[in-house]
Amino acid sequence: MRMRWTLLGLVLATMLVMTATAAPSVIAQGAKKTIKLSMVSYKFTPDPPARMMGDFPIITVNRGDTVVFQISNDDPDRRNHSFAARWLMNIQVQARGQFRTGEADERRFFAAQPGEKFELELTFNQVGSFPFVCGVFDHAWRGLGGAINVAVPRQ
Ligand SMILES: [Cu+2]
Repeated sequence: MRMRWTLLGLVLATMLVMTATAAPSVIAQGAKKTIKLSMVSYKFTPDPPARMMGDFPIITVNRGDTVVFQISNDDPDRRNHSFAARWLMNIQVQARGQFRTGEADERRFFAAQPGEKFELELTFNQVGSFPFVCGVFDHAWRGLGGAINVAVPRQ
């Protein structure tokens, strides 16, 4: 009888230890964030404002965050613009609104004409820096670029 209780105690203790060690691998649920991104000739302007690196906004989010980018072409000079990146080919994207999408120059793009707007919903599960550009002609070179930095959430 005592042997059985000892065994049961061992089994319970093992289960507790296993639960404790399994806990850190559970991915914390990230926050949902909305970031507006206005496109003109020739810059991306995020709202809320982001840290700038020269002309380029560096948008910081936490790993696990789901971000809804509300992207609008507000160009008074009536040029087409796009949100384009290589990494957009390897991440699940929910897109809504007025846009054209496709692949060019090894990047996936979402393009809008002046006055159009669309939403891209993405979940960032990998830490890193994810650059984006406008894929139209020489717009990136003229300043339409930026990056999303995905950081480890603070404890
Ligand atoms: Cu452009």
